[in-house]
Amino acid sequence: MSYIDNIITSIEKRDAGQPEFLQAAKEVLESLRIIVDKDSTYEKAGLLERLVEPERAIVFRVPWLDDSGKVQVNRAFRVQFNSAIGPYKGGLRFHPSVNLSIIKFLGFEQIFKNSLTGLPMGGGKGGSDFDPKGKSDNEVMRFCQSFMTELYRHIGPDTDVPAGDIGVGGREIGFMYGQYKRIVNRFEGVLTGKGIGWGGSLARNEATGYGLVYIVEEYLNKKGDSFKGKKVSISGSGNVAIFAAQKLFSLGAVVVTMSDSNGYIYHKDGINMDTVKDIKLVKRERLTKYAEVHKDAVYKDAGKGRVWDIACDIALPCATQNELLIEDAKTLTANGCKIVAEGANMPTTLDATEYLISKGTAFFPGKAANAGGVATSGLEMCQNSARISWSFEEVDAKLKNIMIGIFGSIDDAAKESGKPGNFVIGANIAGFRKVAKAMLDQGVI
Ligand code: NDP
Ligand code: 2IT
Repeated sequence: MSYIDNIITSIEKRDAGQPEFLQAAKEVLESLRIIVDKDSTYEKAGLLERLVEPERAIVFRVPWLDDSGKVQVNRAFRVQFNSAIGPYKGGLRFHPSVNLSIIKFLGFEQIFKNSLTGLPMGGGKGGSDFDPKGKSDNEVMRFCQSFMTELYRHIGPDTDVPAGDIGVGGREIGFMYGQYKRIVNRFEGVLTGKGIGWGGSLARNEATGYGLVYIVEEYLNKKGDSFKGKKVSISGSGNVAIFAAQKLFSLGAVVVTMSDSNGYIYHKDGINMDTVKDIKLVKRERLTKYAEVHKDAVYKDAGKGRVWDIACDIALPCATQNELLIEDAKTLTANGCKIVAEGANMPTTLDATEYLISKGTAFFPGKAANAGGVATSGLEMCQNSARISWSFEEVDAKLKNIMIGIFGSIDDAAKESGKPGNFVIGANIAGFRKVAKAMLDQGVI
């Protein structure tokens, strides 16, 4: 059996109850065959055994009082996966589905994503099975304070710098930062995605969605094409989806769908972003409201249709893992979709990814396509260390350069590997190389 096969067999056994982690790890390991099979250095150094095992995984209890005075208890995690190239860096997810498998898959992906940004950041991820939906601001605050009362001892501006993810936005980061500062008595860059008046970076809020659009734009430009007149289908209606859609409209594309966990909207002439922002960011309501405001839009319940049924030129899954299945891939291809770029982390299943690539779809994996968020978090860390703040235009220009750089790295790595246009292999190999070199340089740690 080859070295890679041995590693796959061992994680299948050891992490048998962690399907999302196995899915993410296998995808990366399969891509690495091209370089690992012909160089015994990695096996001699036990590099892959170390790569698939987190440096540290913390599981903790978060007790808090709800508005009726009842004690609630949630489970929380911080997986500090790999610090070979910098302090652990990655978001926090608050969603009822959160478990160790999901946090490990996200932390594992983050290692390669952060490496691709070119900035010195290791990989980590955390979160809790707490559901912010339907909770009052005070309940969210009490939860965040309790969460940070344990987490603070494991993080720091040079150790581990968390940020947002699903269910964690500006409000939650604010509550957590306040509690951290109160405990350690230091005003420091321990979290990113902070408010603009207290250490946050301009354009961090927009960064993941904008970055997603910039990498696809670079691909289109290289082919002498542009977004003008392109029909784009987006899933999700959170941070990533909203700012991707906003940037797309500014470049002349027409976004025709958005979704949440209850269903999707289809607005033939283009989604009205002011309405979506008001519903999702201000009122924190469900997307069904959109069709009440815009009578010519169609709303479909999640059980009655898939957002990917709508014909489009470009599909951007921006909600959650495993939301684009093989049947969806077939529908998209049959309807003429030529580009799929992942705003979410691992939204496309392995078989759907393989199908799309086999049909010649330009497929951009999340670790490259959504790296603009963490890249701008890296820029927030730079500004915090230097105690300065850059203008929106400065940060946006740096973000765009980073995304163009990522396109170049994954495109080159795909070509060098004899798989031109396969950006999954390109991203995995380009992300891995730098981390592997750092791990080899630093000895058996
Ligand atoms: P938000 O919480 O702002 O929005 C999440 C969106 O996805 C909501 O519309 C939500 O619908 C939907 N969604 C979440 N879970 C599910 C589910 N199980 N089924 C169907 N829909 C679901 O999160 P973000 O926009 O920040 O994150 C979206 C994705 O992008 C995630 O995969 C995240 O890991 C990834 N990402 C985020 C980055 C960031 O900077 N924020 C950076 C890089 C990647 P509902 O409101 O009904 O729950
Ligand atoms: O998945 C991701 O890259 C994020 N949720 C952003 C992480 C960060 O540290 O900004």
